[in-house]
Amino acid sequence: MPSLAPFLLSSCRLFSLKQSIYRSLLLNHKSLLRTTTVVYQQQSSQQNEQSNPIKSKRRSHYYIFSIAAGALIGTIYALRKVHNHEGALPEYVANSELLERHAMEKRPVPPPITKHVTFDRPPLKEFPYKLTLYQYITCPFSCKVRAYLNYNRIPYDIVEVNSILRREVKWSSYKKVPVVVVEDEKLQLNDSSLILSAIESYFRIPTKTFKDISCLYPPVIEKEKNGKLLFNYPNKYFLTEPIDNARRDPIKYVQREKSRQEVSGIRKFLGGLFSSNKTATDTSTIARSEHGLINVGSGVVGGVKDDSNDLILQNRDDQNSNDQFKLERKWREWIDNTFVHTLSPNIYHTINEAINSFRWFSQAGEWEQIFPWYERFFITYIGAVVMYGVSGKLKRKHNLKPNVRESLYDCANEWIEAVGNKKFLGGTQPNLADISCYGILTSIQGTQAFQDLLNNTNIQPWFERMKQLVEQQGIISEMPRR
Ligand SMILES: N[C@@H](CCC(=O)N[C@@H](CS)C(=O)NCC(=O)O)C(=O)O
Repeated sequence: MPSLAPFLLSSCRLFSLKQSIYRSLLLNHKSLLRTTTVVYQQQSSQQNEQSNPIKSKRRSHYYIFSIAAGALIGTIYALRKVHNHEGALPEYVANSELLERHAMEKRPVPPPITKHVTFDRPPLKEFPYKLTLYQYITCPFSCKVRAYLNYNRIPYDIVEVNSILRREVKWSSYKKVPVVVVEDEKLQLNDSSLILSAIESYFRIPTKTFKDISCLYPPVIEKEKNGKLLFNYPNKYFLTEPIDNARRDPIKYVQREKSRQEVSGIRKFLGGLFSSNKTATDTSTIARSEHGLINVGSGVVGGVKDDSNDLILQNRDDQNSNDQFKLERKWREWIDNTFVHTLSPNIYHTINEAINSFRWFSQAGEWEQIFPWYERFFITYIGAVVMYGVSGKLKRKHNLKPNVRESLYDCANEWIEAVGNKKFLGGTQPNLADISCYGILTSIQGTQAFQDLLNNTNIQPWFERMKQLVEQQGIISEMPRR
């Protein structure tokens, strides 16, 4: 406690200073009572000071002490602020693993599982890890993750989080759901899009450990003014691809890059002549990891029409897949940044609609079996009132139309236009954008807004096709024995 000593000392001095000020005020007041004019009072106090030099010396000491005490308190306050808001940040940025390890140590094991999800058919692709999903049953991002796991028939356990009390995820420094824990390696995967990309990347290149994949998605952590940590995952829409033979062989790789540049140079020149605004290439950096993976989405995008040699044919293959990945990424981002923001303002846009939506959540999530009645009551009614309030703010924040249904329909129409006359955006099979879009829409399935969406747009046939693939997988959900 030595650092408190000067503070206490100066507080005592402040206190005695205060007392002396009161005393002198009282004296002045008395003299004011005794005399009839202010001039007389001033004269008398001046005389007083002149006649009492010890008193005036003491007063100047008090002033000096109070200024020093103020400066000391101000410095301590400023230092504490700096420490709280910036002090610990470099450690997180440099070593987010540390943060995650601490969280994992705090996480209750076994987790409070509310459901085991298994399938009566084998997974689409081998996936040897045991997953636990922390979710809100009707959170669109959690629905997206479930849609992906169900589509691939990957078994998982669910921990249903109480959306108001949030005790089940107190251990995590990432404060949102969904969170997936890879139990075998005690790895925490945050963010729905990252979860999809990481598992999909594993399918493309099954690595020895899942950590080999998860380290390709490092977070950028910021500390907000209120001390909350903000996690961003810049790579979350990217997938990995094996380094192909041409890239592995440096000579072939250089040759290929050279011919690629020549072709694109000619195209640029011709494009310039014929006043096309489009550039033929879009080269960005190729992020290489120590595990020999690169992020897809980098490289050439644009028409390379010459198929006179193998290298360029190879280019064309790359280009097709790059175009596909670019399209998939674009729509995944649009779903997260645009479409999803039309949902809450629609399902909570009147108090009645909000209560009905929560009732449906309760039914869909079998809350009766998970939460006691008073928690259910609390979540439903308090949640409805809160969300009704929030939905107005969200409507303004995301610039939705005065009639929010119109914004919902606009997004659905835009999506269906992108799918075009294919079965799915991904062609004959759904890609990650299809799964994401289907997932977020299942979050509002039991609401009036969803019915209106089906009745007023052409999204239903695509939605039904997706439902067939995702939900008809023989899903067996059991409650764990307590
Ligand atoms: N970008 C995240 C968004 C997740 C998110 O916003 N989840 C909401 C629930 S739907 C949440 O946890 N909000 C914080 C809270 O409820 O306290 C993702 O895709 O997973």
